[in-house]
Amino acid sequence: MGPTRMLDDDSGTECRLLRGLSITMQPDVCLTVTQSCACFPSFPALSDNPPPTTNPFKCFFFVCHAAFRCTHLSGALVQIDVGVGQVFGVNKDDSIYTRLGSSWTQLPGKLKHVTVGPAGVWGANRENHIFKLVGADWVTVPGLLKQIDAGGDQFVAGANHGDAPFCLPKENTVGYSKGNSALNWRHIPGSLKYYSCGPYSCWGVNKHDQIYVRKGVNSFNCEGDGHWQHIPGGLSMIEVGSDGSVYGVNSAGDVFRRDSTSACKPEGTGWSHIPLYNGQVKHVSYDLGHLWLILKNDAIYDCTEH
Ligand SMILES: [Ca+2]
Repeated sequence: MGPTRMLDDDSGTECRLLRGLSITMQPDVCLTVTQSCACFPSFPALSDNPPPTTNPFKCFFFVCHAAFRCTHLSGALVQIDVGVGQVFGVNKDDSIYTRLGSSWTQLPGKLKHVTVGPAGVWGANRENHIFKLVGADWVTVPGLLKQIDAGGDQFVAGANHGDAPFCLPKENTVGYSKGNSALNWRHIPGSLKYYSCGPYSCWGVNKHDQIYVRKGVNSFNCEGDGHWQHIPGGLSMIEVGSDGSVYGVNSAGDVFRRDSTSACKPEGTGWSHIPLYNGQVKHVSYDLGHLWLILKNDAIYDCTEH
């Protein structure tokens, strides 16, 4: 069974199919965030002839996605981040690993959170000290963050121990090596426990699991347009993929994907529940068609959509 899709609102919603077919919904169809759209396994594959919208299950024809296929990998991690084709993670002992070929290679040092993206490889340790991987060495970065993300357009962003969001523009990230530049961390008003960026948007969740998106971000203006847009739903962590797609996990351990995100509409249209390891997931990250899952028991899964 494919994901179950929920829409935010009734404002002329257009439901866009993953395979390129889009359907403008009628006002009485699939209007609320609480109304889920069931996908019937027996329904034929998506075709050019969707069922009539008078069907009582009006929504079901556009939520039948292909299923995910997951591979259980060796090892155990508590957090993972993927980007620019690379995979980094940390285990419960703060040891750092990267995926090379079909195995894990340990890096020197200890981090509680690691990230990889267009701005390079960055991380934070137990004391919230920040590091950037330069060559084979971790160099210290002025500042304190408990969580950091390098998925933006050559900028980094993150949250400190007091849930204050910060970002660092490209001029301070790509060329940074120890002591060669004064850093201009930009404090962003608001409160977030987790903050992640992609090519055109940054998404965060606060301590109440409320979700916010920041638009208009770019390599020189990592603060974006200056506004938070509240997004319905509740997630305990959230990650933006290198293509701008958005995935997250809720407090129950279920995975969700934001529908129809694009540079024109970074906030997307609704949430799809991804039915993978329901109730067991604690962390996700997405890059190049691969959805990486960390389960509550630290098991690692690499999932692709078919
Ligand atoms: Ca990331």
